[in-house]
Amino acid sequence: MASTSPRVLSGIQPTAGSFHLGNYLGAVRQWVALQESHDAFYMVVDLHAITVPQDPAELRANTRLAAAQLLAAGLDPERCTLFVQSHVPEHAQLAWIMNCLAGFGEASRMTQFKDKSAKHGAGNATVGLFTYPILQVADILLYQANQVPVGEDQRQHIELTRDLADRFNGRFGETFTVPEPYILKETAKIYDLQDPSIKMSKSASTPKGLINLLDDPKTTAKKVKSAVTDTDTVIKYDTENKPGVSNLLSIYSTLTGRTIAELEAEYEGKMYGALKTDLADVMVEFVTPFRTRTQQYLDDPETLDSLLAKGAEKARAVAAETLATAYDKVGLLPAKH
Ligand code: ATP
Ligand code: LTN
Repeated sequence: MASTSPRVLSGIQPTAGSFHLGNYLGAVRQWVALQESHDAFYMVVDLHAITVPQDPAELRANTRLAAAQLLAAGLDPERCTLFVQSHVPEHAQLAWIMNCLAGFGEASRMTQFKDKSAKHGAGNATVGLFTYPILQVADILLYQANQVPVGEDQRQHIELTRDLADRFNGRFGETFTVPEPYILKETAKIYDLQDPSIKMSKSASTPKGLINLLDDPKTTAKKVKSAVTDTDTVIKYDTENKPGVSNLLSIYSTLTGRTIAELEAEYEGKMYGALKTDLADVMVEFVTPFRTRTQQYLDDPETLDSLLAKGAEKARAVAAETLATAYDKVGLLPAKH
């Protein structure tokens, strides 16, 4: 029976071994919550991962590892559809249609492309990296998603998705649902623990500010305890003047479910060290079972692979229908069977 719940869709790249705290708090945590109330589709976007140079064996391993971490984080294949992007060929097919609808100028304005291409040396960026946001547009529109849970850095790509959905609908008739971003204010952007002016990212210049969920818990605790704060001593949420402390408070609050006001009251008159030590404990308590669960899924690759195969089958049923409609609307001649 077709579900009547609103639909959500999101994706994560298998470009690094471990998810980091920004991925978890900014996106994956919401995915887990939304599977309860929404018809949820989540995928490991391996086609996006090859827009920068990759090692084939590593990509394969990281794709399984990403799926294992999503399950360890709480995705339940009974409550959501979890799959690998390349297992559903319709993504690349709809992306072509969207490539032919998107303007070169609007694609050139994507800030993530500018950042990423600068990192690899402007002249070395591939056409795939340039067109990466358009593949993301196809990912979202194929499922007629109402909402897309992501971190703040993805907002521009969701805007592009809305623009292209509107353009297609305007030109060829109502076809695609125009999606909304689903970005929670408190966790929209988790900052680097060493440089709270930049977002936590797997491509950080030093690993010290990056909390990888699969790090050894001792390393995690050490990184939290050496987080950069400020020369003041007051524990208060003030992103403007106290970005480091505010970041720690946001993380603490989200992981424990306690409000920032409660935490400010508890730490009134205490030193930064106390806050960091307690947060390190909270973090270790979170990552330790996460690591164990991830390993359990990895230890049984056959079950993991068949679970992903089932997910792809469910995803494909939806994607194929949307693609067929889009092909028809743009005027492609149907193949005779
Ligand atoms: P990175 O910045 O580490 O390279 P990414 O954004 O390129 O990550 P993914 O790993 O696929 O690519 O990101 C998965 C999700 O995590 C996205 O929804 C993204 O918005 C979110 N995310 C990434 N970093 C942060 C962060 N520091 N704070 C909040 N959300 C984040
Ligand atoms: N571009 C995203 C990953 C991504 C995605 C998607 C997110 C690919 N397809 C569809 C939401 C919906 C990133 O870099 N984090």
